[in-house]
Amino acid sequence: MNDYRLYLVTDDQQDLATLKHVVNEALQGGVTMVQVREKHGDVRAFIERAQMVKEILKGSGVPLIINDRVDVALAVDADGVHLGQDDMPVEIARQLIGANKILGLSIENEAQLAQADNLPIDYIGLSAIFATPTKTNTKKHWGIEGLQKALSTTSLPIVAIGGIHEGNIPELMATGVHGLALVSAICHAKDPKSATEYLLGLMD
Ligand code: TZP
Ligand code: MG
Repeated sequence: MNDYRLYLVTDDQQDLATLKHVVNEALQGGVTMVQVREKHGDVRAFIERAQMVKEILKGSGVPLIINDRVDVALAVDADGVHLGQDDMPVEIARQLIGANKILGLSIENEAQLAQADNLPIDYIGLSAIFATPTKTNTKKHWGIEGLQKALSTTSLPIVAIGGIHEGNIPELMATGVHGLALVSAICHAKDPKSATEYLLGLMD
């Protein structure tokens, strides 16, 4: 089973109750990986939200990934951590989390992509595929062509992120990408469970 296939990234603008609802529904709908992403810098709230998501995922086999913060990943004993280019260097993160945890890295340009296979990481988050209101400081929009090139450049699994929705899933899947990571298409859906089921159906 490919854990990267449909990768939910949580919306830090949603309160605890909404987050709980979204993750519960998305899990029932069939997401294969969940990342808790928090940008407010309140580490205590981050841990609280991560622990709640961990409780929901318990026993499901769906890995819990923590965005940006190795300390939070260690604090909640998450299954892995996803780092950006300005976060802790991945070599140090790997030492701290150990060989068996999942380590993802956001790749935002060609030079970073060229180095990725030499790093102790498990997967690449190719950021951003398309422009998105969810993250407005993205450095590059890879597009379908950029994604295709990246897939032929690295031997690491690639998770595509940024602006992914029902309308562009078929062309994304046609590239052979390993996974799709989504925030708004699931978190902002009226019914996150059926949205997840529908999106997964488009990926067959
Ligand atoms: N990293 C690159 S784009 C993005 C992140 C976290 C946001 C993706 O959100 P959406 O709503 O799925 O476009
Ligand atoms: Mg980050």
